[in-house]
Amino acid sequence: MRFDTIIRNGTVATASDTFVCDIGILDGKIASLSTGLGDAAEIIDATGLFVLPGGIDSHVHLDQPSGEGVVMADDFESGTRSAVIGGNSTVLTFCMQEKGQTLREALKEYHAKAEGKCYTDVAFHLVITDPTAEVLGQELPALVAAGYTSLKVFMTYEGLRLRDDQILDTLDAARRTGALVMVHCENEDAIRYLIGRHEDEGKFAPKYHATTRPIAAEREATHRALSLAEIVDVPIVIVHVSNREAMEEIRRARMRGQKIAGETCPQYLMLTAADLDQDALEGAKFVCSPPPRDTQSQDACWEGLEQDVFDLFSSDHCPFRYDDPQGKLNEKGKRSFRWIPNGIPGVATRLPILFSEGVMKGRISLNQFVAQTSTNHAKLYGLYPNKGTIAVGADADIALWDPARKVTITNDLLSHGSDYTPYEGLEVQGWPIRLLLRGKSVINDGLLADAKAGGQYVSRQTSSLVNARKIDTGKSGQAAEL
Ligand code: DUC
Ligand code: ZN
Ligand code: ZN
Repeated sequence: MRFDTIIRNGTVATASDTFVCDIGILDGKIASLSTGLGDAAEIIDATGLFVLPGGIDSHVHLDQPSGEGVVMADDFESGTRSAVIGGNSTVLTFCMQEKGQTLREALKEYHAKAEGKCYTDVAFHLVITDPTAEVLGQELPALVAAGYTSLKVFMTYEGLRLRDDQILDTLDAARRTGALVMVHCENEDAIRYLIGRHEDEGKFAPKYHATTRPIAAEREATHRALSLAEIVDVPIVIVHVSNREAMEEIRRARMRGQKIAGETCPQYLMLTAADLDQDALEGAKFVCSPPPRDTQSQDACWEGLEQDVFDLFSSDHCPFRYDDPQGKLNEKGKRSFRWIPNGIPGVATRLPILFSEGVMKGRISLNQFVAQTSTNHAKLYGLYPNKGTIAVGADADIALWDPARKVTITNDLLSHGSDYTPYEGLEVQGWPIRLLLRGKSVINDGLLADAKAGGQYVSRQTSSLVNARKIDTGKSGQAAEL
């Protein structure tokens, strides 16, 4: 067989195995894993490199309305361009339903925003902010059947958050349709109470974003979300977990037998609330929700990755410009932390940070890295086995990592729309020097290889977590999982 491309002599790693072999690529797919593969139009020498599935970032916000006068710094073009710089071949972004809007109307808008602009493949999670009987009973079943198999609900933010009865209705609809629900867990009433108290005391600086969103507000909401999911008997994903107490809630729910996925993000490993406590308004650069905590919380999030309490390591890329009247320093944001838009850029830095701090420092294995940054995202969000692994028949979405390459992260390297990175000056070891998307080079020697954006929308199957069910083995008290 003659291939389009052969990747030779690389060390291939999947979520379960590490082995040396050559990869033959034909028509955008992995066609052979072997040695002595013969000839191809293009031979890539991967000697000394790790050959990994392209990163899948399943938590990315692009071109989302973000409040009056505030504009998100990345559209689908700049956001996915930054994603490929950081070794990602697929991103899952959010399609935000405005109140009163149908899900179909929202999807039409987001498809139009993404069409022809993406450097990665893309899919959309629905965000349900208005769970009417029509939305849950009519629209959702049809959209899940059409491949929009996940959705997010918020327990915080006035205008976005759902009440418990609405969450129950949404979970019930997910149970009936086979959708996977992601939950943003923070107690809005507690946060609003604390914001009021802070403002009464004249506390307006960015650092008070952290003290008005304490661990207890996240822990309580996490516990409540898990309890509601238990009552409905449906799997959920707890997204962007920032601390031990919320992480332990996930562990306990699993011990009760619940099907739960957990996610953490780079900001909870690398930043703390002290980053928000800086001169002038510099702290605004680090305002995100939940906020970064303390070094013990960082250690807990590492433990969650080491022990696979977290299945997913995502960026929660939610970029705003800093020095910009439409960004962090909007007129109202300069006056009070409550108006600083929540979110930080990170789609390009997610993988290098975990590779360097996690794999190179011996905290997680290379196989865990692959699982937590690609394979588990594909499985949980219905893209597997087309994506998220190196296997015959899978899309040839492949990242070549140089484990020796040392890079100092600077904003101009990241090619995103934001005017800063929270990780400016951080030195990492290991960098994705080449990236193939369905067999085509997107990144070559760390730089954009093709000015054309060749990403496609991908429809999704049911989540592996929704498919996982217990069968009775016939022995009392024992069950096996499919
Ligand atoms: N939640 C997110 O998932 N992203 C950014 C802001 C937020 O609150
Ligand atoms: Zn969130
Ligand atoms: Zn998010």
